[in-house]
Amino acid sequence: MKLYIGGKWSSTWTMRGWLACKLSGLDFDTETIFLSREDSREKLEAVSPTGRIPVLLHDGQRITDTWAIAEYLWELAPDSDLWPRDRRARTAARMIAGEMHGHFFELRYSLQMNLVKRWPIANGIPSNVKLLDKPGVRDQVARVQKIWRTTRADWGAGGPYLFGERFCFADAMYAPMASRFRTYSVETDPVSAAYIEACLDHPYVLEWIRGAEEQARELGWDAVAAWP
Ligand SMILES: N[C@@H](CCC(=O)N[C@@H](CS)C(=O)NCC(=O)O)C(=O)O
Repeated sequence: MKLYIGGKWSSTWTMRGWLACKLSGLDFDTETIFLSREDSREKLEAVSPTGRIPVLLHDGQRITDTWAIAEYLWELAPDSDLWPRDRRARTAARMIAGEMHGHFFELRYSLQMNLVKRWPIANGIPSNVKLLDKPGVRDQVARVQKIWRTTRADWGAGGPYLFGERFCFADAMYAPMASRFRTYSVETDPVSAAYIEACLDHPYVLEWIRGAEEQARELGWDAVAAWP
C-alpha cells in the first residue's frame, strides 16, 4: 500500500490521509510530491486521476480523496481506531468530519497551514488581525470551536480527544485546523485550547510535525517558515 503525500509543513489533506493510514494500523509506504515545483503538476497527473493528493495506491486501484481513503481503510480494518466503535458516536464523528471536509474555505484559505511557522512573524506584520478580519473567517473560527466544545461535551468523556480516549479520523480531520489555531495565535475558549494541545500532542500528529521540521531543515527553515 502506498500513499502519495505533499510537503509535510503545508499539505493538510495529505496529513489527514497519512493519519488515516496510521489509524488503520496497516503497513504503508509514502512517496512525496512537493506541490509548488515546476514539475509538480506533471507528477500529480501521473499518479492521481484528480491531479490532487493524497492518493492511496492499493490492490491495483488509485484511491483519491481523503474521505474515500479513510472509508476504504476502515473497510480493510474495521476494528481499528479510524472511527468510534459506538454507532451513534461514529455517526457524530462522520458528521463533523464531513463538515470539515466540505466547509471552512475562507478560514482554510486565509490561515494556511504551516507547521513550522509561528505568528506573529517578523517583517513588520503586527498581528493576526488582518487575517482574522477577512470575510467569513471569524464566524468559521467560532464554528470550529463550537464543534470542539459540543463534541467534547457530548462524546469526549474518558479522554482528551473529540470522542474520548481514542484519537479517530474526526480528530485527524481537525488536526490541521488545530495547528492553524496555534500557528496564528487564534484566541480560544479553554475547552478548545485543551483540545488543540491534546490533538497536536498525539504521537501520530507529533510524528508528522517532526517530519515537517526535518523537511524544513533540509529545504531551508526560513524559506519554509515564510510560506505562504
Ligand atoms: N478534497 C480532496 C482535496 C485534496 C487536495 O486539495 N489536495 C491538495 C494538497 S493538500 C492538492 O493536491 N493540491 C494540488 C494542487 O493544488 O495542485 C481530499 O479530500 O483529498
